[in-house]
Amino acid sequence: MNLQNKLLSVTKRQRATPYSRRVEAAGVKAYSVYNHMLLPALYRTVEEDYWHLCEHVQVWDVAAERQVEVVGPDAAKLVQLMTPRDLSKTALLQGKYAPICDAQGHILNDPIVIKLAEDRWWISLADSDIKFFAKGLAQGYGMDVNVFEPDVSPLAVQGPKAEELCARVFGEEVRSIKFFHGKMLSWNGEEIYVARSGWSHQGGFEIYLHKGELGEALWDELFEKGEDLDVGPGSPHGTERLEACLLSYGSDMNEHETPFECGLDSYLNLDAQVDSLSLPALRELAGKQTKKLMGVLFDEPVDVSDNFNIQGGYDLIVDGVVVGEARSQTWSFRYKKYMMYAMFDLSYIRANDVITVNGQDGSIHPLSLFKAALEGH
Ligand code: THG
Repeated sequence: MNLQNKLLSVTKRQRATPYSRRVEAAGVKAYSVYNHMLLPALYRTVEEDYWHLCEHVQVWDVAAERQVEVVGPDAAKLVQLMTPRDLSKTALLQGKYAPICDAQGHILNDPIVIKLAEDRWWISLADSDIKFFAKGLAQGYGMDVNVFEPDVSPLAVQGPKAEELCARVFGEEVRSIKFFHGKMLSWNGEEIYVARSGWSHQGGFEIYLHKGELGEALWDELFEKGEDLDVGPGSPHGTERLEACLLSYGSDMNEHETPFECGLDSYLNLDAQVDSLSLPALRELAGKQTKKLMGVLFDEPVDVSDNFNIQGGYDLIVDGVVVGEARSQTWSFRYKKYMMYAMFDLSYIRANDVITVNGQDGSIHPLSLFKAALEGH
């Protein structure tokens, strides 16, 4: 069973964004749904969108990366409670990639957490309903905070010419913004949070527009000022992000898995003296995982869709035994390899560094070495 590329019927529950009219006019061909909101997925072909992102500059409607705003005297305390990453040294206007975990150490989301003020934070979500988790914790712990989804709709500008385009729209100051830091920049009479971040490795910025009614004006200005830069519409790209080793919550990892299993160990601070719901469990779990997310490389595309399992993954079967589950997979135009992330039983990868799928051998690599493996092939 292959459920990809089916038409989905769109209702009001799949919310439109402040940019949707422009996205439609730009010829969007497919959407995904993310945080109950439309997320554009394709404009021309998968390959044309890929090379355009790598060579020019794209504007992405990523409004679906919704913010949970936490504001009040206990804001920092609540945000820290949700993540095992130490946030105590976060600078003002800095963002940190910080997994959110429950008391069992399972991943509930992998957002970017942004400190706007000591008592005001944004959690820039991947696809799961963290607002309710945050509200529940605030209630249960009797915290003095307000938790809500603000009218904030990120627009990403990604690609090698992104800095030039953003400098034309927001001024030269954008050039001095460091990776995962941001500044409040004025545009159209508003102070807007602009950060050097984005879900690609082509470089770029994210504009956290906080007034939906200005969405079309912002989109239009980026396209007008970027005409000679060959600016185009784009979206988070399945191929580019696998090459960049960026993980997607819900596709590559889920609420039954820990940061250790998903290769997110480096975003945990097990020794931190902070109050975090998941740290006690994660300290216990360290070194005890029985599965691991790995990257697999094949010379040709492989089709595992016959092995669809009821959880929505695709079983990897060796000699009649399930040894892993395929997650995201795609053809790399640049490296001419078929790339696959898969959650493997540790016992299998301890004994094997290849797997044969549909008669084709794939080499298995830790995610930390996946990019090097791609380039080396
Ligand atoms: N931007 C914003 N919100 C988001 C995303 C984003 N929410 C959903 C999703 N993306 C969150 N997940 C990630 C995953 C990886 C990264 C960013 C968001 C990322 N990681 C860097 C890397 O792997 O190279 C390193 C991060 C670090 O070292 O701290 O960029 O894209 N607003």
